[in-house]
Amino acid sequence: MKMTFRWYGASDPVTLENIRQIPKMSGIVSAVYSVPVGEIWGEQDISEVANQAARNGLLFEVVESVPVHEDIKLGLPSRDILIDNFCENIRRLSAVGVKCICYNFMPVFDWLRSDLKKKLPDGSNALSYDDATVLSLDPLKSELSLPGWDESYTKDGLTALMEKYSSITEEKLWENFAYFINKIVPVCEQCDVNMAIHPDDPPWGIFGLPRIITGLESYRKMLKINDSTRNGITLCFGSLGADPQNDIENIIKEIGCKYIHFVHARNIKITGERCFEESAHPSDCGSIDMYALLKALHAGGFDGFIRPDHGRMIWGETGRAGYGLYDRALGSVYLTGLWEAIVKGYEQ
Ligand SMILES: [Mn+2]
Repeated sequence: MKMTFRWYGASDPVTLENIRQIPKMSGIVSAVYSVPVGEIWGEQDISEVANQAARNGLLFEVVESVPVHEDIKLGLPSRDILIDNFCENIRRLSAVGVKCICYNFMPVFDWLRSDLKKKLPDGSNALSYDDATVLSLDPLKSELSLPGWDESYTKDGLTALMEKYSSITEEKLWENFAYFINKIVPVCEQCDVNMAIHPDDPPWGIFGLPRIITGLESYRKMLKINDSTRNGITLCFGSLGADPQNDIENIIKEIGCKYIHFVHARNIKITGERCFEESAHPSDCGSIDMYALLKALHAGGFDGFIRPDHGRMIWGETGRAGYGLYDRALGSVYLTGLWEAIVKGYEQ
């Protein structure tokens, strides 16, 4: 298991100097953020991320994310050139030592929360989700915007895009996923890069848009389309765990660690039906048994990348919601400790 930490580049208030001081930190999870979705990333921009990491004793082996253009998800004729661009990004990332690319296939909206600063009883704050609040909003009319929304859409642009999705059923989205992944996998084979799809967050349909990566059945379907280990997953405890029907331990056993390239370890506390708040990482702080999940990963021979996922804002820290330094660093050390105990317990 290699411990990693997400870093948003030069604008991130959390510095690489901060990250390297977290015990047992192997590398960063980052991306080139300056290039519009669908375009080819500059070789210099990519090298710069790797060089900055290296100067701080950190590896750059995981990218999160190379975003998938909406035209690919929609299956429009323009997808072929966009997929070619995606393949070129895989080649360029591989050239600097990237081994794993996290991505998602969620239409229009990325992760969604109803509150970025839900006050917790201990005075910290965290991201939270309340289904009723989210559903009460009309994304086309509301002046409000939710975290995870791409602010670059104009109202008209968003209306046009939502309109295009009106004919996209789940089945059609699966077909478009299959078209995409079947073109990507051969390039991954050549480049020794693993694709790791992130589950939809939350794992259910929003605003009438289809969402397809929601649990075990999705993974079965995905591997039926292409069973190359390059067609793997990012196992995100918090995203999958938002649906209590998801038995994550069983998912690990069923699909096997050879398909799990990246783990987002995060705890959430389920506070109602389709309601949750993000909690501190230890098992007792939320609804997810972190020990059981790490144990299942160890038993399955997991040797991929892991990162603490979102953290709370504690000790007065301000910054990017969910991505402060302190609570994620605590999470990282907790996960490292759990892993050491599991490994040593197993060896005895
Ligand atoms: Mn995640």
